[in-house]
Amino acid sequence: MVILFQSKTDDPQQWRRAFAGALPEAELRIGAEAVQDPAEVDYAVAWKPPKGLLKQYPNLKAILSLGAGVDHLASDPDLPTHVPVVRLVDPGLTWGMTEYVVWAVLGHHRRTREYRQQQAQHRWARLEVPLGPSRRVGVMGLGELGADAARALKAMRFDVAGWSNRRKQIDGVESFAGQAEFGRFLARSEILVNLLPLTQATTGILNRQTLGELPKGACLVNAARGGHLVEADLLELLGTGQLAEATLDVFREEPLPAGHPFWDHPRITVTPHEAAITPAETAAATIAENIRKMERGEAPSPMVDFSQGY
Ligand code: NDP
Ligand code: OXD
Repeated sequence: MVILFQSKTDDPQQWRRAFAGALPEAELRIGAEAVQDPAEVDYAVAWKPPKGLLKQYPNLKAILSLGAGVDHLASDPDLPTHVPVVRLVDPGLTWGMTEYVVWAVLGHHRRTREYRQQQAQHRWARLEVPLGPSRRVGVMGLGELGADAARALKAMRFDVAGWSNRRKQIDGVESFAGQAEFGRFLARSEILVNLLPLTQATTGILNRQTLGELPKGACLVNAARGGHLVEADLLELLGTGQLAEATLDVFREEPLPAGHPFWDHPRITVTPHEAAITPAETAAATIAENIRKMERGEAPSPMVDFSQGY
């Protein structure tokens, strides 16, 4: 069995070692240039493959995303969709994202930025912080990552709600569903966390109007995709005080260009798309399990539903 491993950002040697343990029967070709005969490729494991690349393999049985998001695949007009396209749901990825969300939410809740400023001024002054149960946190997207983050925030005693297409049952987390309930969800979210997939329906969803419906002085955590956020609207709302602060891991252009106003904004924290890096040590086993299923004639999971875009 031949697997094409296509990624410009993941360490190929680390993945080679991880696959040697998880799927020793597979031969890994690192990058398209390592493939002699396109007909030999059975599976593609990919992160941001060049557009048009994957259609070149006539015997491809499936495409497995190296990330949870599949917008990097869905944006390829020539993506072969007659084979299963599989998202990555992996424990290591989920742990990383939940840590990031808890870190960012706690930072806003406990006023870390203001305390840093006070420290720089050698100023000893306590700032008011509400008790956890009085802090309303809203999570957009209650899928694999959003649901885990919501549970962790609930375990920290925050008042947590989530928003998704379909209603969810998560202990202690209020579930809002669909467009009809979006406004009520926003109106209660003092700290808004975005973990939606990037689709036609969600592009630009964090904008002047929606962020304007948050309580005044709300904070934003965007760990999903840069395309969700209308960047100029965020700057405007930080300027008016409608938003107090933002923690951003993802951007319309990555790496964030050197002259971008987010870098020096005193109320924006920038991280370099690192909220949840796909860890080879857990994800190779997850991907191997899906490949084994397909070799047994079973369906992999979860498969991308292209009618929804995620
Ligand atoms: P899932 O597909 O498991 O979950 C997506 C959630 O979003 C679901 O709850 C879904 O609702 C909801 N949703 C989708 N479209 C809409 C819509 N139009 N309106 C309301 N709700 C909607 O994805 P994951 O949790 O695995 O990943 C989420 C995203 O996180 C990824 O797509 C990726 O962009 C981002 N990500 C970022 C990383 C980083 O390092 N910054 C790392 C990993 C992922 P329903 O459940 O009803 O279908
Ligand atoms: C992902 C990512 O989608 O790393 O997994 O952004």
